[in-house]
Amino acid sequence: MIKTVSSMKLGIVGKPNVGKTTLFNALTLGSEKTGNYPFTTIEGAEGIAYVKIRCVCSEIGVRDTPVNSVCREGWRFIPIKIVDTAGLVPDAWRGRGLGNQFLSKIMEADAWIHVIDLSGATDMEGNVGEPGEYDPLDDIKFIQRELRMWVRGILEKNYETVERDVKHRKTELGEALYKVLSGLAVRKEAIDNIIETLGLKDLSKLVENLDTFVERLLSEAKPMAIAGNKIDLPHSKENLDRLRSMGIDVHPISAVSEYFLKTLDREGKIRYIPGEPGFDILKPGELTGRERKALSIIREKIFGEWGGTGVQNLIDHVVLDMLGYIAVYPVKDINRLTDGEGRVLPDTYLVPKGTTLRELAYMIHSDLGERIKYGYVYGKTTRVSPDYVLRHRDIVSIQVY
Ligand SMILES: Nc1nc2c(ncn2[C@@H]2O[C@H](COP(=O)(O)OP(=O)(O)OP(=O)(O)O)[C@@H](O)[C@H]2O)c(=O)[nH]1
Ligand SMILES: [Mg+2]
Repeated sequence: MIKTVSSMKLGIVGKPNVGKTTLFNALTLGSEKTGNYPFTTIEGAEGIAYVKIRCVCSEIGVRDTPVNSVCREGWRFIPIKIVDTAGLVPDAWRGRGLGNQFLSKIMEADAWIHVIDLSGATDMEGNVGEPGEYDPLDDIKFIQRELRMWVRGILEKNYETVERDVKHRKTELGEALYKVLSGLAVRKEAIDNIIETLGLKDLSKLVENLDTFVERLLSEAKPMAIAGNKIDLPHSKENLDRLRSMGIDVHPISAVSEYFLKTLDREGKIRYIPGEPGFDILKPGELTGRERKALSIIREKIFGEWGGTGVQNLIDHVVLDMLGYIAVYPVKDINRLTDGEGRVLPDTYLVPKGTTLRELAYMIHSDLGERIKYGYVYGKTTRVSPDYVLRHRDIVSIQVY
């Protein structure tokens, strides 16, 4: 199953008040409401974030005219969907708090970003304390439990349907589970794999191993990155070291800094390319005293001590490393690198590693997929077959019958 650029979706989850919406706004440059109290977000929102790759334009030495993505100073930004949610509190799966309304919504996501307050300044319910007062490890444990309990609940609620299918309709167990788990956007093969590795031959074995099944299902179907937010606050570094020493992969970020930098960049006051370890002040005279002060704190604390805000790297890591996507540039004319209207390197597609040229052709248009004869890859002197496996940053043209 191939996801096109526009259908890939990441979901932001976490307890209240950790900075989920601030991260969402930083990624989308949106203006969803944030606040230093729990349950600021009630509705949730969907927006467009960008994956950043080194664009091929600068290496080839062409000026590109991007259409489906954005190119800035040799970096290509490719759009994906991102969803913000209300904070989850313990027992959200039972309907506590607001978060459970969103659980079904975020289950559609391809991967999750779990935001924690790395400084440990918020309790489990999102109430504000002092940095160092709470342990972010508790956040990680609790969210994983909530998500597992939610999936378990779906299975328990649908137990009779599965039983009826398996016993009376002679449906295969994987198929029956796939039907009731469709809201999770999980692949049938993933379910079959887990059934096979756990040796779940029948329903009674599944019931015995329900927790393990759910755990495997989630780790297989929903890769989760942990974003340790609020690194500008004290105690973040020691918490990060501790979590990492326990083998937990945490990505330190400062969502508020990224949002601030991107906003000033958009206003033309500074030049900031997301993910870069610095910024330039373009219009010092237009900065307010408050802005100047915040910039100097960010320069010293975020760039000086952490090397960056971590936000763009987090998104790139989730999509390119965890989900294993690569970016390719389909063009019509492989010599001029243009589409039918003469635009240079117009589109960038995110495709899973292992995607073939034929599969890409189908993604662009089913007709193109059916009619593909062979293709050209920029830099290769000979044609490639439709079974050619695409590589990251390939520029390709598809030739049809
Ligand atoms: N120091 C610091 N504060 C931050 C950072 N990111 C967000 N905050 C603050 O944390 C508080 C909560 O931010 P929100 O983005 O509303 O948090 P949320 O997780 O969406 O909260 P709910 O919607 O209530 O679940 C706000 O006061 C933000 O300004 C950060 O990187 N550093
Ligand atoms: Mg929020």
